[in-house]
Amino acid sequence: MTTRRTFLKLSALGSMLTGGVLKACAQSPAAGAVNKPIVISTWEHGLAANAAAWDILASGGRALDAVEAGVMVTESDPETRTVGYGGRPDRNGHVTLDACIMDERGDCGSVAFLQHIKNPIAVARLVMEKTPHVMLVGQGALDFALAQGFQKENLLTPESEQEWREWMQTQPDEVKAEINVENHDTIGLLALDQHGNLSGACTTSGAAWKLHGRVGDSPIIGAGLYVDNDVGGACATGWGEAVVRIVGCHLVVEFMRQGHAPEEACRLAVERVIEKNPDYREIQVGFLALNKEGAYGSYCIQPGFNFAVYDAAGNRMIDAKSRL
Ligand code: SD4
Repeated sequence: MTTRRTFLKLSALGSMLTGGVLKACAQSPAAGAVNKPIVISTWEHGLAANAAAWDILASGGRALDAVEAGVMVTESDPETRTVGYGGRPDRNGHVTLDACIMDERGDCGSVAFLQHIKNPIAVARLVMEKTPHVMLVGQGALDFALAQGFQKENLLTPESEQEWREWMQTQPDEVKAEINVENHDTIGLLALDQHGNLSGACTTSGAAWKLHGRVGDSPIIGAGLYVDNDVGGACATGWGEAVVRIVGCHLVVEFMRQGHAPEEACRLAVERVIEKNPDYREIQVGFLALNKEGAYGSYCIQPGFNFAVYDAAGNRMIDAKSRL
């Protein structure tokens, strides 16, 4: 994993150098210009997700379709052990998934504690489009998915099962927050399309070895994801409990509404996490934001969080600034 991360970092650096350093590093478009289309997403798996989203954005498609198609790549990839199929299970050995989606109209849909469905984001979208509700959970979400034609599948891959069995040997009694980037790699993805509309999606298998029934921030509109088409959008990664406590992504968007640039809005939200969580040195929380002009930024507590950006300058990784 470390090797893959290092490789991707080096590839990203290579593409920055060959693709024009100025453009690749720019976080704000020139005054008056809108940097669109653009898609940004959390962690290295964001590169592949961005590529799928970009195909839709570049041909004039809707941001909503782009964010769904983007994160479905990550959900379907068994190598990504923190999202969808192949995600690490809870402490009882069950893979339980959380996801949400939000569009330029402020419409949103969400599923939480959903089992056996490879692409929870697609179910979340149908909750948004086909029901009068925002959120379905557990068995109800599964029943809805099956009624919509989704297949029931075993999401626990042999690799994740093996890791879970090894973890069981240690039998820790305590459920602890871990800052380990290997087990906190939710994908949050934000897109601004050629029409100037924003959408976002967020999907995860949550914290590895969590208590059965635990739901994090990722399917909670306002916490793990928020989009306001007049202002911008934000998504979160890291220890979900800390994000929920400050309704993090709504806060980031409100800071942007007050005039802060995306990175500063993320930094202010991280400061709020720190204020409200005396144990902040033990946890990781990162926010990623994109505004209406196509400017983006990120900030996190611990070093180690990075994100993928795809715009006219290409698809590349950027390290987020951190407080510690
Ligand atoms: C959670 N926030 O369930 C998610 C996990 C995560 O990057 O973000 N991983 O708490």
